[in-house]
Amino acid sequence: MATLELNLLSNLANKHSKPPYLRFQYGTAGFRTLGANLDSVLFRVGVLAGLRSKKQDGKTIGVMVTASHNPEPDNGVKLVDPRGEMLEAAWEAHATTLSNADTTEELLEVIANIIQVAKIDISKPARVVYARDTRPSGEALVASLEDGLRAVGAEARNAGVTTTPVLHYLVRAINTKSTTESYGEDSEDGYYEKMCGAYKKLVANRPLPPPLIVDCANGVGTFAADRVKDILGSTLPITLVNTATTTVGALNNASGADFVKTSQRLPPSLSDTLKPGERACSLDGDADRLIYFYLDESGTFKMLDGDKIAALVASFIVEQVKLAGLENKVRVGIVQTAYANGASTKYLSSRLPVKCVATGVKHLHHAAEHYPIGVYFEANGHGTVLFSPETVRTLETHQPSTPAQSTALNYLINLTQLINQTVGDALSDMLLVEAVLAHKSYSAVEWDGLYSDLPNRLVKVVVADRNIFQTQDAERRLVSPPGLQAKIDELVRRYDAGRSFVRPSGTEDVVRVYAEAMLKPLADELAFRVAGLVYDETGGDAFTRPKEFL
Ligand code: 16G
Ligand code: MG
Repeated sequence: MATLELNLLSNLANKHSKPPYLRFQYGTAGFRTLGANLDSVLFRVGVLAGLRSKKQDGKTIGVMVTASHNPEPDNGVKLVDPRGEMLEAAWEAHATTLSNADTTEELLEVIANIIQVAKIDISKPARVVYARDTRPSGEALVASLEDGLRAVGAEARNAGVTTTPVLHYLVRAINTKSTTESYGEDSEDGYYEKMCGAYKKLVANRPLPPPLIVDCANGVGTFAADRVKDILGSTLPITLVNTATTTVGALNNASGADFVKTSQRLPPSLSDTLKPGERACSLDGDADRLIYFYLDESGTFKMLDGDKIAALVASFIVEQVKLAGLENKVRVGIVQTAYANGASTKYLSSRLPVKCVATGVKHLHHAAEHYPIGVYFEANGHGTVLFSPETVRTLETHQPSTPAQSTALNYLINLTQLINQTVGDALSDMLLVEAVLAHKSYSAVEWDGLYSDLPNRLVKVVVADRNIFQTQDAERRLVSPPGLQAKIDELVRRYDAGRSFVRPSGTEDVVRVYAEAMLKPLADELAFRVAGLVYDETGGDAFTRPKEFL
């Protein structure tokens, strides 16, 4: 550890000691728990980010302090790799080990071990860019992170209070600055100008759309949406709601994409304002998820989730690829998870290759990279479109032979500029949807008409140990506990268009049960019956079982 200042490191580590009774885990979306418990974790993540940067030859690593859609007292932190992608899986284990070292001595040993195992040249420079969302606990946690960065001698850049996708963008922009692969100006302004500039080109000559209502979940997305609103002006009239970023307790409360998706209803603050037929959308607490919705003629709530976004966007891209004369050169593929509504999978797979992968952005992202154009969305609103480097070259060099081909080619090129290809961004996805709606002259109702969702139900079962639940086939089947899958299969067979699966959550100590069926009461019944099976399997009985489980 030649160039690490061990005295400085241990002095600072002593300031951020780990509470002995806590265990941490770097899960699907990094560390996530009560903000009040995260001081030592943030310090150590600072150290780890520095080491990761050294390992990557001094390339800039990102650190985002957020707990996304979770309640305001929660907080969390995740690392971003040099191309703006999620941290490499092998390092997730280092993060977990580092966070659980009980004493400073143990921490130093773990650090020495990581340096050895990961073959890190400690004399390399370390560079880190970090940001946080609007959570009240964020400021103190960033201070702990900064101590960790200082302890490892990292050159640090504070990107302030911003969204998760902006941080991902910045990492890629910084690392590609002044190279042939430049991803754009490494500033928030640079990002919004790039995205909104592409949007303006995409909708030039289209009629102005009716106003769009954006629910900002009272979070950091408020600032991002406000920027987009300012830049676009009358090109896209936007009304922002749920923008109380400084009101204690407001974040994600009865608002935001997760509220809308899980409760399948309007944010209450919109119940008097949204008129039938008007479209609205919700961002989550760190603005990387997007869900649209509207009220039909009878005032019934209708949701346009990640699956509907994938269907809309993929159809448009396929159409433009054909119109550009690139059908034989550029293939489009879709990536979903088991939570994708069966009707969406049916709609998409009759048109395109569709792959199902395990839950979590990184799994979808990696699978989408295998397609020339990979469209990936989780039903909960996470997602984006990836254009492979070869596809980008093809678009740049293709010689269109007709004006129609040239127009379609330009649309595709502008899409590569509009879409955040490091990670899904609610704002970029929103502009993507708006651009497609403008081209198709679709209202929310027409978009919704692409296919009809199968009624579905998501239920959670609190269990003592979720690790006994193990899955295969992209989480669609259980291999453990033994015998349970056969019982589920037996139940599902009795329901028209029935489908159900059980998986352990990657973020909470619960097991999730998803079910769909031809009619809503039947989807509910199937979900509650499967939940009953899961509950019994974990030692529950008829007396303690939640009353809705059957
Ligand atoms: C995290 C994931 C999200 C996934 C969700 C599943 C990221 C950035 N976020 O929020 O993709 O859908 O976890 O949660 O990867 P669960 O495992 O608790 O069901
Ligand atoms: Mg989020």
